[in-house]
Amino acid sequence: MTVTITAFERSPDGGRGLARDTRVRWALEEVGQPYAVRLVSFTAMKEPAHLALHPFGQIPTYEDGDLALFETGSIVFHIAERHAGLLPQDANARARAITWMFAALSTVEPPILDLVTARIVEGDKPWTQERLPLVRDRIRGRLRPLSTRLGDADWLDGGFSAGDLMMVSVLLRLRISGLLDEFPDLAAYVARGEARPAYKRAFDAQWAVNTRAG
Ligand code: GTB
Repeated sequence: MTVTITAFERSPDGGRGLARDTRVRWALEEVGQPYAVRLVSFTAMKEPAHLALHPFGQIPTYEDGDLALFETGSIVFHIAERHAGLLPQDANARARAITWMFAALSTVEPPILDLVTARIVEGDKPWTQERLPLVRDRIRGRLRPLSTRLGDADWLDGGFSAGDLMMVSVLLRLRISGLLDEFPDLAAYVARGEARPAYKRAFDAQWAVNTRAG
């Protein structure tokens, strides 16, 4: 049974790879699992067929036989558990890699999402210009200790893991803000992730969808 994921019919980012199907594609590419993609429009995402898969009417979703999942944390964890390549065999190292997945999603990603909200959704509010420096500082408050922990290492805990996949996916979103460049070691960490052949395949696949004619 081939895994099927959902993705935007046309991502608002024009194929920059920032929508969350990219991290699921990346995980599937890392473990060598073929997959199919069902593209959904913004309208279809809020209709019953899609809501049955994703209660919040979002992408991505993941279907494998009679299993349907939503939430990229859960999806990537499931892929990493089912296939070799994204989690270490050693139980403690595995637990630490999973910890980094949670850290990416619950500690590092929220202030980054706040910045996206402040710039895009609330960009026209009179208080936005006053708020933006605070939001940017809260992100620095996460990047600084992350940079310290990474130190001279290539990856967060030994070899590349699902923890790095998630952290790089979260940090990628910062590039346009200039904040990543304030931490050259983190910028290099993200670049290492993007240089992985599996990431490139994932990126190219979503790029092809989002830049096709019509
Ligand atoms: N916590 C969920 C997860 O990790 O799976 C979040 C899922 C989510 O936010 N999905 C977004 C979505 O479906 C797409 S990725 N949004 C439509 C909706 O809520 O109606 C977020 C996203 C959207 C657009 C860009 N972009 O254009 O740059 C980047 C990221």
